[in-house]
Amino acid sequence: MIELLTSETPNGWKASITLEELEMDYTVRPISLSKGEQKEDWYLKLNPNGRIPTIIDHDFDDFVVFESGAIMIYLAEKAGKLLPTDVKGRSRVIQWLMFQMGGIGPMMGQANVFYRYAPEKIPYAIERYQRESRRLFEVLDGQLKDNEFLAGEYSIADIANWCWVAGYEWSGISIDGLDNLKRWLDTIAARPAVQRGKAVPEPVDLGQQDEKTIEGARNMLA
Ligand SMILES: N[C@@H](CCC(=O)N[C@@H](CS)C(=O)NCC(=O)O)C(=O)O
Repeated sequence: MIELLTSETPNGWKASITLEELEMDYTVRPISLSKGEQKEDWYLKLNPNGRIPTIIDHDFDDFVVFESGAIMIYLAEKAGKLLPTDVKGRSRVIQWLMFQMGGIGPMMGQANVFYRYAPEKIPYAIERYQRESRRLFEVLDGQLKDNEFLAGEYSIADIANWCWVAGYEWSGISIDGLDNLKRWLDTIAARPAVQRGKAVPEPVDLGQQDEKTIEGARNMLA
C-alpha cells in the first residue's frame, strides 16, 4: 500500500492522478499548506524540501520518495506502465517530464505568485512569468501538432504537464491559437482517472478559486 501525503495543488495531482491511472491501492494523508504542516519536523524527516507531495511505500520497507517527478517515475516503474522500458522511449518521456519540472512548473508557479498572490503588483514580474509560460505552451503546442500525446503513448509526461497547464486561466495565460494544446487538454481532462486524481485530497474548481485560496497562499508564502 502506498501512502500519499498531499494537498490539492498541481504537484499533488501529479502523484494522485498517476496512482489512479495505475490503479494502485493508496491512502491519502492531507497536508494543510496554509497551516504550514509541510514545515513540521515530522514531515521534514520525510521530505527535507518541505513541499508536497511525498509518498511512503509501505510494501517496500516504508521507502520514502519526494519530488513529484521522482514519485511519478517510481510509481510508473513499479507498475510497469506509463513509462516505456526501451532506452529511447523512456528518454523521450523523461525529456517532457523534465520540461515540466524545470520549465512549466516553475514559470507558472511564479506567474501565480505575482499575478494572484503578491500583495504588491509588479508588472515586470507578472509579464515575465506569463510570457515565458506562454512561450512554453507554444513549445507544447508544436510537439502536439503531429502527436496525440507528448512522447509516444499517453505517459507520465502528459500527466505532469497537464496538471499545470490546465490551470492556465488561474495563471492569467491565454491559450488562444494553440489548438493542439487545447485538444490535448480536453482529451486528458476527460479521462476518469484524471478526474478522480484531481479530486484528491478534495475537489477544487480551478476557475472558481477565491479570496480564501489567495489568503491561504499568502499565509504559505509569508
Ligand atoms: N519540486 C517540487 C515542488 C513541490 C511544490 O512546490 N509543492 C508546493 C505545492 S504545488 C508546496 O508544497 N508548497 C508549499 C510551500 O511552498 O511551503 C516537486 O515537484 O515535488
